[in-house]
Amino acid sequence: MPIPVISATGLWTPPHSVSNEELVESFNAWADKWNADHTAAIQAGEVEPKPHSSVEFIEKASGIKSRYVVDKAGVIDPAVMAPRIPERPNEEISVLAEIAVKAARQSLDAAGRDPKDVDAVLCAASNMQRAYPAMAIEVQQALGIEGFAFDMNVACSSATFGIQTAADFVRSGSAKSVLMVNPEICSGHLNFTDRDSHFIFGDVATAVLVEAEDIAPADHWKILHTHLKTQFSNNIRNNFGFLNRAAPEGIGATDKLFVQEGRKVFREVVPMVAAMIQEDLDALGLQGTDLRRLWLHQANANMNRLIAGKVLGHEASEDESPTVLDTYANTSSAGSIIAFHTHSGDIKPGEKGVICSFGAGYSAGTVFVERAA
Ligand code: CO8
Repeated sequence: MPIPVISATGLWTPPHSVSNEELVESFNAWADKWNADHTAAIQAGEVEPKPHSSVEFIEKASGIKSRYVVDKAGVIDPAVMAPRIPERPNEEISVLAEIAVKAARQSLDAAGRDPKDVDAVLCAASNMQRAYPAMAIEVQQALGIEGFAFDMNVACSSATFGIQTAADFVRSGSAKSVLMVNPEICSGHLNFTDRDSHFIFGDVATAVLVEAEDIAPADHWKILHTHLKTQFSNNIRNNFGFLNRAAPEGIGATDKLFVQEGRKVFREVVPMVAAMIQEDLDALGLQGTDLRRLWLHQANANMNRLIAGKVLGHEASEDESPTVLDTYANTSSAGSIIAFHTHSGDIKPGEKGVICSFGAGYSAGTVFVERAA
């Protein structure tokens, strides 16, 4: 049976970063205007005034200091409070495919892989730009890849689910080289007028090339073990879909954008993920301390501190469990891949680590890897 490995990864970062200060300033200006517009209703006790957001709260509660976005101007304009991404004609590559291609090319170049030798493309992300044709097929076409392509969505866990799917294709012999991309324009589904969540997400694209060991470059990553898990929960939800065609104009219908019970998510997901990693370590006959690094999903710095602490048996250092959340915020499925891409160059042959995602669904995935050479 062919052995699947990770040949290379890629990362595309939007050019514009928004600091907490900039985001909070625009939120507070929007809130002040809303309060002024609703003075009578507030005074009559019919509605609550909108409280201010705070830079200190955001950093303490989440660990996020800034985020990259595709359209900074719209996001920080109190009169807009949403990214403004112009629609493109069908003849032009769509935005999501365009950023996926940028990350993909980097991974193909790093592996020295000609796109003609890739057999399949998976687009694994939280939000697809349209219903069909699949984003993955557009990426396939833009890169000149033959074979097949399809989209998959497991929210924040899309990338680990994508890696296991790609690995299974390699094992079964239906593909030798699978490109898995995670274009995440999270700002498009974020309610920038919701104080509880306006700071959480950022935009990015990542790519992972999963291939049969016999064609992979020498400096690949062995995939030791993968594990996927889902368990239904309403605590992270977005009701936007094709059955509610009256699309919200900007900031109206809040349940057609990201909503969550952040505290419940925190409480329920931390033990679930820590137990899952422990179960996998047991299956592999390893201890937490055998892991050189944990590339965890980047949703919340305190969640990662707790999960890594449970797995390692001690407070994890930044070297053991690196953070990219501070500059990228939560980029959904791409978060753990950004951490892996940017913090794996120093791992020595034979050293092991785990890429781990968790999020809406609930969904969680682990990919245990070992540096080959
Ligand atoms: N500024 C100031 N104060 C605030 C703010 C703010 N911005 N926001 C909330 N507060 C206040 C609250 O009102 C509350 O006040 P009070 O105590 O008086 O009621 C107080 O601060 C504490 O609020 P919380 O209880 O909400 O704060 P927490 O300490 O729990 O932190 C977090 C909030 C950061 C959201 C935290 O709960 C968390 O990170 N939870 C985990 C979230 C998580 O992992 N979610 C995963 C979602 S990602 C996913 O699955 C992908 C979905 C698809 C992506 C789509 C892209 C959009």
